[in-house]
Amino acid sequence: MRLLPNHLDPDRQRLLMAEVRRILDRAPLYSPAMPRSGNPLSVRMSNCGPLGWLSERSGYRYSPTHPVTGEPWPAIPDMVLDLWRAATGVGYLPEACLINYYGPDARLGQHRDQDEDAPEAPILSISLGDTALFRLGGPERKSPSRSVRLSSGDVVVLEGPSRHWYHGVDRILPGTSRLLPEGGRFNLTLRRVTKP
Ligand code: MD3
Ligand code: FE
Repeated sequence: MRLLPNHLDPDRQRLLMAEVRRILDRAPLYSPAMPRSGNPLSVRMSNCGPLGWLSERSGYRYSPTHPVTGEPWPAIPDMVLDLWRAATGVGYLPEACLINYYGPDARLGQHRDQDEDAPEAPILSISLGDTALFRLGGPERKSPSRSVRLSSGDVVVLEGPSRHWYHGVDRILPGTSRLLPEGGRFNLTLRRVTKP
């Protein structure tokens, strides 16, 4: 993975958060269900872009509409698309922008992103708010892993082999950022879903 520490300065972080709030007014955060058990994930989610990533009792899928409101997802903000072009250098755009919100006790178990038909396309991640203790593993669940701190304004490009590696969020460090009045952390994950 290619970590771009502090890629967004505080002014750009505030601008981006204003865009995220506008999106969430139209496509509210909701609690997704885990496949099989149906238990709620601790991370709350929404999306923007033509396709949104959903976790449901029946499994994972991409959908053009919000699972609660039934409305199409809002567009991905231009500033985010500009960031994608600049940071990835690829000639196609992302189709999905997953918005994850972590409260102080939320976490995300180790997993691989493998629901896309564009396995060669990079993934871009933008962190806003409290610092996350992110865990990057390797190609197999038992591969050695390392802990990486992702703080507000950090951007990560997942490309090459690391695109397919195990990863997760061990925990959030409350009170490490003043960007969000409510505390916690937002992460935007941009993905190409269909073959470019
Ligand atoms: C490393 N989200 O939504 S983004 C996810 O911070 C997800 O919310 C995390 O993993 C979050 O699927 C991590 C950074 C990220 C995204 C994709 C990766 C790291 C990755 C793919 C491979 C390896
Ligand atoms: Fe992931």
